[in-house]
Amino acid sequence: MAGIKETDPEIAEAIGNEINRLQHKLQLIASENYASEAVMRAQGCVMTNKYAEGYPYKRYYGGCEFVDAAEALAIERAKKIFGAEHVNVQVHSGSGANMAVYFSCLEMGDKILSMDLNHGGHLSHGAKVSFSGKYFEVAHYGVGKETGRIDYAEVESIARKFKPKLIVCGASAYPRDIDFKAFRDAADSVDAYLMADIAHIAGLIAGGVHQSPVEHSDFITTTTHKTLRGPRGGMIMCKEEFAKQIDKMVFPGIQGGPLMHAIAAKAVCFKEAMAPEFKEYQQQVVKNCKKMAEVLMKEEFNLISGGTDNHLILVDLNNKGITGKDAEGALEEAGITLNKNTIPFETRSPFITSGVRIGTPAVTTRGMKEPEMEQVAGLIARVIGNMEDSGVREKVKDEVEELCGRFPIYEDLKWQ
Ligand code: DSN
Repeated sequence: MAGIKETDPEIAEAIGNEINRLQHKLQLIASENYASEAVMRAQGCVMTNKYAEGYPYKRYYGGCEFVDAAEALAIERAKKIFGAEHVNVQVHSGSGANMAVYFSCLEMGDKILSMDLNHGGHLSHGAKVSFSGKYFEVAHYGVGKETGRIDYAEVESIARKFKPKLIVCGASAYPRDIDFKAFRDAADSVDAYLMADIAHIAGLIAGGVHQSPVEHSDFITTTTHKTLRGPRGGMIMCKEEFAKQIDKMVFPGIQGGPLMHAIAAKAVCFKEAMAPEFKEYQQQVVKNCKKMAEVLMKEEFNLISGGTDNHLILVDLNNKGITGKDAEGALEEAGITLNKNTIPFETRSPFITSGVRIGTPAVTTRGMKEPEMEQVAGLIARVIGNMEDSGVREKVKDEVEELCGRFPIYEDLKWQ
């Protein structure tokens, strides 16, 4: 059979360039990671050919015995890792997972209380531009101006006034631990459902370095490709009493045929997450992030909440006199990839922003530890401190190349 290079040289070139980028630049986007070759092979496997509407052993198509085995394994492993009563691995994405939960337990126009996007929330938690903000009435909680942390008493107080039917917790740019029990108390105070979107911290939870929401939440949604280090995709966990309504909402409610190749890859990711090394990896992700935060603070960077408990740091660049957009651009030139990010009480547009978000999952997968984090934080400080000097960016780029060379990744990847 012809490979990618023979069939489509242009796409082969783009893929080759992407591998090169992943190898030679520092990947500090908090929501990204390097999936293993086993995960990627499963995701590119023959199961992409199979239609399998329905659920394991109850399908609308013949020939499903092997995809049944893959999906059953994915479900069984996820249940074991997280201690969940019910798992749906068919949902294609995190946003789709959230949609399935909302549509399964809410009517159009019902009320949702969730974290403000500028304070670290997510588009699918009720932003006006998302389906979630169009179909539901949404109020937000945020973080304290001084503390940069969620004020749980305030969440409960807003809940008592707003009376939501669903409270959403979980974030995409919140550097601190989330107290799921406190959210449960807030939900109970108004008889609301609680959904925890753990997309960012699923790997930390699986590795035992962040508390689990399972005991406290009615629904849990996640992606599988961030700290969990699996294939791009989504997953829903819930209490048994909601199992039928969730499965029916995913299929046939909002999706058709499941992506069986992605489900097989999710199963591989879960197998990897059950290994002892995965726990060590997650511990190192957090240690690396704390080290990076410590060095950045020494370099007089203002970190939202004054540090981090998890895999990410949110930097307020106002005291440095530059925008998130400019910082992202200059760092990219120097071989350091991260993203501009709005900060709590943001005054600029999401295209400009006053901050950047930095994450350690990907560099930790490469094997980097605290000494390298000190070096990386120093490189970031040099670039940001010398924005007018392109020579500094050139020198930093050379150091980045050298550092990446010491921590090779995807060296023998067979992809063509
Ligand atoms: N886009 C993801 C992130 O970067 O956090 C969230 O979906």
